[in-house]
Amino acid sequence: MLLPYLNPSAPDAPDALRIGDDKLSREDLAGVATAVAERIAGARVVAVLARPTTETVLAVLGGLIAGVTVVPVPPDSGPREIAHILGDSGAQGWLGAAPDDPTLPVVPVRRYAKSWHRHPEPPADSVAMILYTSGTTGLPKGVPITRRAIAAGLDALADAWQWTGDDVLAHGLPLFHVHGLILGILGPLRRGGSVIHTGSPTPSLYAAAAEAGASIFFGVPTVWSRVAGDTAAAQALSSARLLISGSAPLPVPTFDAIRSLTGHEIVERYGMTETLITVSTRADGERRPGWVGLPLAGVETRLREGDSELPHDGESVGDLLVRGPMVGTEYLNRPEATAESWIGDGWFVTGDVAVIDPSGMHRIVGRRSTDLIKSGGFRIGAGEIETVLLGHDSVREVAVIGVPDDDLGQRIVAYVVGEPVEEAVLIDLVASQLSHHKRPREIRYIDALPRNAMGKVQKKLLE
Ligand code: MCA
Ligand code: AMP
Repeated sequence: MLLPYLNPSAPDAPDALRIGDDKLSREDLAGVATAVAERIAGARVVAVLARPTTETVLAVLGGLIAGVTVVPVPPDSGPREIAHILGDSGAQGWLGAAPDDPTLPVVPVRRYAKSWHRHPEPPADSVAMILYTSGTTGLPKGVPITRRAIAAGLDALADAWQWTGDDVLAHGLPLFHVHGLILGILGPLRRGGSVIHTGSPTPSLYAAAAEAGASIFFGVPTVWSRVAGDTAAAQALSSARLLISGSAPLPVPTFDAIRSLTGHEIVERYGMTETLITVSTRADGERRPGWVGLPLAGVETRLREGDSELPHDGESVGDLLVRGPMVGTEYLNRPEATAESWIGDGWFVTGDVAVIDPSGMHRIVGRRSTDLIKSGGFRIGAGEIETVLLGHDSVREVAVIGVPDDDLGQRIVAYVVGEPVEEAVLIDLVASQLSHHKRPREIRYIDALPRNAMGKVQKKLLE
């Protein structure tokens, strides 16, 4: 079986990949992706417009086989974001689908061309993908992710979740993040099992996947709270082996509701684009609501306050640092941002504030900065939205924050100082330049932004 890197010894599986009604066997995936690899051989970096389609998966696998770095691009990205991602990553063309009026050459993914040529395995420290992720200010930063990091991250999760080739994973998450793409597509292929991508992560589609035999389900907390709100769908998930949540804090009431409806205690895991998944509860271990689990195999964690190390006593709250074989090493083209977050010896400062108990269980208390918002599991930088809103003539000052939301965890609210215009005008302005999930849900006008004596905006006073 020719899916090098993703478990060459796995037996063929007729339904290795199912996305909506489209299916590919493991053998077809290997054959078509190898033909894709041949078409891009010699390139360095290609962009993939990462819609939830088999074409996206074939493009990513083609890049992996050829040793060409793939840059998954959110399909609803605005022109500003696309221009930034292409320029910063040095992408030489689009592989598969492309946006309207592409500025780079487009190489099609041909579904029916196959090759059985065996390509040599590229070096383990070569960059498999560059994923773009929001910071507190400025445009998203590129995170280069090596083949070694992906392999180590997936294998450590397999150990924690007893994840094997017998599992059928189901989810409906986007294919341009660690969660949906690396864990949710490369994970099952590396284990030698199958994946059902439901197109979108709705309770009824998850229930249908359970009926089709899925054994593991992935969701962000918003997905799990929507499942908890649909009794029939939740009950259909009782047949699963594991329900797994990540990308944002899982509220305890959601954990409890899913337990009473499905009999399952959700496995929670914690990670970042920069680090992949580093901490998780285990299939064979305690699942404590509100806590994200133990370091994965090979991972070390620390808590710091300033220069002091804090004890793992279940009470001390400090900045969480991680290191391990799945943790990245830099932001692309951003030496200063890299130096701020990677402080030497492989240690990465996550920006999250946490507690660790004596048994090694971690609880994520929150983020150090109010300027990184998590809405529906998407990471969104307040600064990026503020920059777009300040581009409107009527806006004099603006502060964007995430306010608590039962469905989304946080929802984006923009506080604006200026001449009031219709809410939709400003929301649509953001949607025209940035991905749709970065749209504010609400615009609130105020006379002045709260500032401290130094003139710095006090966002904590805005909620
Ligand atoms: C949204 N809508 C709006 C606005 N925002 N309408 C007007 N104004 C707005 N401001 C519209 C939407 O377009 C949609 O319309 C409808 O409202 C519902 O939107 P929403 O509530 O956002 O729900 P949704 O579209 O169903 O999205 C919820 C979701 C989504 C499916 C949970 O947030 C999602 O896919 N999240 C996954 C994020 C993820 O995978 N993160 C992983 C990164 P219409 O219905 O007409 O379209 S984290 C990671 O990778 C790390 C390593 C990790 O730890 O996992
Ligand atoms: P991203 O790079 O989009 O994956 O966002 C990473 C951030 O998501 C982390 O720094 C955390 O703030 C948050 N996060 C991910 N998983 C969890 C979790 N299980 N509990 C709490 N926060 C989480």
